[in-house]
Order: sequence, then structure tokens, then C-alpha cells
Amino acid sequence: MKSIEDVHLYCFTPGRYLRGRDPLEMVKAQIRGGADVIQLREKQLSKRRRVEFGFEVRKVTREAGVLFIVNDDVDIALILDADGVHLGQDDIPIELARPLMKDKIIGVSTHSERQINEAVSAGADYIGVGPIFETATKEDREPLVGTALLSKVRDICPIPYVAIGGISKANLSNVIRAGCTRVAVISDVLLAEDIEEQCRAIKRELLKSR
Ligand code: 3NM
Repeated sequence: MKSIEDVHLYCFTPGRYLRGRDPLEMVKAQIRGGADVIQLREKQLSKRRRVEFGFEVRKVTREAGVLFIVNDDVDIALILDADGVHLGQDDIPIELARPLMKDKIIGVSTHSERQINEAVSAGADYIGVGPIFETATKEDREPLVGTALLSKVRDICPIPYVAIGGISKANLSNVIRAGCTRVAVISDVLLAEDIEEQCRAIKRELLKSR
């Protein structure tokens, strides 16, 4: 099983990008293309359906040796024996999640230098930093932080950080130029004609630039 240090390409379950396809096949295509993480992010599903689908994703990620992280829900992360949970700024604070998650991974979404420092002090294992670019995936997105914040994180952040928000094969070089080789990508992968190949192309760029 990978550790969070090994993560370069951070991927997601289909959510609203399903478009009539088989969700588990979409996960498997990302894994074949080199996804290091699959995050269960299914905001539109009931909690019960999220857990049912989550068990399937747990199985394929475990078989592939890929990390499995659950978005928002500490209870579901524990039920599924996920490798970790990802918490937003409005979710339960890391201090309350840690005793439950024990030594599992806790990631935190951050949108400013202050939030980055807070997440690090609170004991996050990794942070997300974004939104870097304009995104259609998150309707209630925070103001864009751009690659400027990424360049800064490199100097102030002692834990792995993952850039998120509008990242695509086309603009990836800007992220890499800002010193970041860990990216989370939703729409550019899930809307690609060939999901596996899109992941492979992005991963190749990231590994080349490490
Ligand atoms: N979090 P896409 S931006 C889930 O800024 C999420 O923390 C963000 O989707 C943050 O790759 C975002 O399609 C959406 O832009 C990322």
C-alpha cells in the first residue's frame, strides 16, 4: 500500500460526472492510468448508497494497492476501513477527528496561508491547496488562490500538499512550474474521452518533474 508521500495523482469517484457510465469501471480506469489515491466523493448520494458504493471502491483500491480516502465523513471512513478521511473547512475539526482516525491519514482542504498553518499545527497528514484555477466542479468554491499560493506553500509547508481546482493536462505545467508535483483532478479526468489515458498523460508529466 502506498503512503501519502508517494501520492502524485489524486483522483475521485465519479460523483456528478457519472453520465450513465459504470462508476466502478471509471475508478478502475483511473487506477490503471496511475491514480495514487481514489477519494470517495459522492455528495449527491444518500449516506447509505455512499457506504454501499464505498465498499466496492475499498475492494478495488485495496487490490490495486492504491490509497482510499473518504471525503467529509469520518464515520464512513471508519466503517469502510478507508486509509483516511479528507476534511473541508466546514467539516469536523481535525482535533476531534484524530482520536477516531488514530494513525490513519487526515487531509484538510485549505484556501489561504492561515488555513495552511492551522492544518499543519493541528496535525494534518497532508493538505489540499486551492482552488488554483476556475472550476465548475465546486459550486461554492472559495476565491481563486492561483499558483502564487502554491509557490509560497513550498516554503512554509512541512507536509505533502496537493494542488486542486481546475487543474488539467493543458495547464499542468503552470502548477509544476510553481514547484508542485502533487495534483488532484476531477473534471479533466472524468470528462476525458479516455480516462485511463488522461491519467497516464498527467501522471507522466508529474513524475518527470519530481
Ligand atoms: N476542492 P476540478 S476545488 C473538490 O479549492 C474541490 O479545495 C477545491 O474539481 C478546493 O478538478 C475542487 O474539476 C474541485 O476543478 C476540483
